Amino acid sequence: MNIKTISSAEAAAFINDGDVVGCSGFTAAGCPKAVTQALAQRAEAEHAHGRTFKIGLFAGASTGDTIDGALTRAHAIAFRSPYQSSKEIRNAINERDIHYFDLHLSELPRLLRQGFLPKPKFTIIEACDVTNDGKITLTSAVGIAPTIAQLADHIIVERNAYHPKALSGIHDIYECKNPPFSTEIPIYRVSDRIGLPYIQVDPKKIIGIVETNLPNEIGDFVPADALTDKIGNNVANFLSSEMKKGRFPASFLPVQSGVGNIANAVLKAMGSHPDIPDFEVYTEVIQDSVIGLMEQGRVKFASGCSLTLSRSALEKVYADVEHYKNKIILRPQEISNSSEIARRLGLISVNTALEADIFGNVNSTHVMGTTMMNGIGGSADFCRNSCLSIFTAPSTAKGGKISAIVPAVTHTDHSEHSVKVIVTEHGVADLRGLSPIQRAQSIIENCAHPDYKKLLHDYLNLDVKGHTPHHLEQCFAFHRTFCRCGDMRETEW
Ligand code: 0RQ
Repeated sequence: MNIKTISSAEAAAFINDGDVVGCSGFTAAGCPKAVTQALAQRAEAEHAHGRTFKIGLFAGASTGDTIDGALTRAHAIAFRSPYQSSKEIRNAINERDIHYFDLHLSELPRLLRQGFLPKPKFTIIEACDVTNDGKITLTSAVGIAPTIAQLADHIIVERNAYHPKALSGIHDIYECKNPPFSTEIPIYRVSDRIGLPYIQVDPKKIIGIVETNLPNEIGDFVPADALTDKIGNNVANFLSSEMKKGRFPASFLPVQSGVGNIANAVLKAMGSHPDIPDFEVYTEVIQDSVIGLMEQGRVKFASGCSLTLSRSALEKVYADVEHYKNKIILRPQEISNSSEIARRLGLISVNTALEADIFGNVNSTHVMGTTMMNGIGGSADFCRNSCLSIFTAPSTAKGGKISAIVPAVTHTDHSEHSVKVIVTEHGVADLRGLSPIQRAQSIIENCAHPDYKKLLHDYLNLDVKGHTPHHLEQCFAFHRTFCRCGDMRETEW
């Protein structure tokens, strides 16, 4: 049976108001682009006729503008999960136009398989190749594609000629079974392969192939600045001192790092630190810095869920794809973010906080406790289960008017029990083995901006009794002051 080629508009015409749609991709890597834009146009046309048209939308994590942006502008999203990171959809979520539920990324495939979440009727997959017997080879990310390809009634494939067919072999497609039939995931080394290089589906489910030739929508690499460099160096120096104390093996431990400029700066600093040996990466998002360090021989192998690379870095990988296929594996997020694997491999995880409190709790998602930023992403998958969980942040935001170190976080994503180390540009607080009051002293002394140190010490001295001396009326005074006058430095106790 030959699978037919259809246009993006023809594909979008199959999808109706109220349908649940799953998309391949993880960040803007590996996402479909043409059908979702056509779907946004369809929604606009339906709305112009006075008809409702909204879909439920799942993807691996955030997506490109051609999904979240286009569908948000078209008012075509009823609900969305598990992660997003662009201004338009964030605003719609905070306006409560879109119902958003923020999830641990590793959990989404199982929740879908078990039927706890609505089953996608349609799955749109970006592929570099698809065969008539239903073998789909993905592009630069895996995400939830294997799971939603099995669950959906209908599959639309965007075959994107921008991605070479020679990518075949970089993916390792493995699906977990649901409890009580789940077994161990047999990954014992970062580079272990346990699955197939393609997704096998029933070809009868494939409605059609939409041919495209479109690059990923990933911005240029932003070089580290003085502040992110300081944070990166603080992390690298701390890890080197842990090495010297014999707490890591001579071969080091695999590293997970989050997204963004701080993550790039941390890897850069680790790469140029003379006492940190060549290392492996077991992470969700493989960013430009990993490819740079691979070229220098500092990163020996990288396992991830996506190649979230600038166009120039991705094209470099594609130009030498046979070489990189021996150095990189792309896995489903249930595997890249698996708690079991994070714990077994003994990862060093480095993620970013919006704010941390003096007792070691971290808020990664909610500005002033109310406004959703992006979502928890994979940060908690790794934080709770890594061998060493580090959180980084600049000590202040908004030109110093907001302190990232506060008396109490206004939303807790990562608790004091899981957060082991906090790093800002000022220094490192190693919280292991410290009581709450000792943690508070360490975080204030090592991590807080000088403008806030006295205020934070004064908070601790408010003469509250108890193991964790929170003043229940004053613990949000920093935030209340910011909401009132726009500068936390004006706080008075
Ligand atoms: O605002 O954009 O208006 O300038 O937050 O802050 O410093 O540029 O940092 O882009 O690395 O994002 C935690 C959001 C940090 C991100 C977070 C304001 C600041 C700026 C962004 P502007 P920066 P980043 C991998 C792992 C959770 C998920 C995760 C994140 C904007 O890292 O989403 O780690 N993490 N996943 O001014 C108010 C504060 C603030 C603040 C910063 N305390 N209060 N605003 N900002 N601190 C990803 C995946 O899982 C796919």
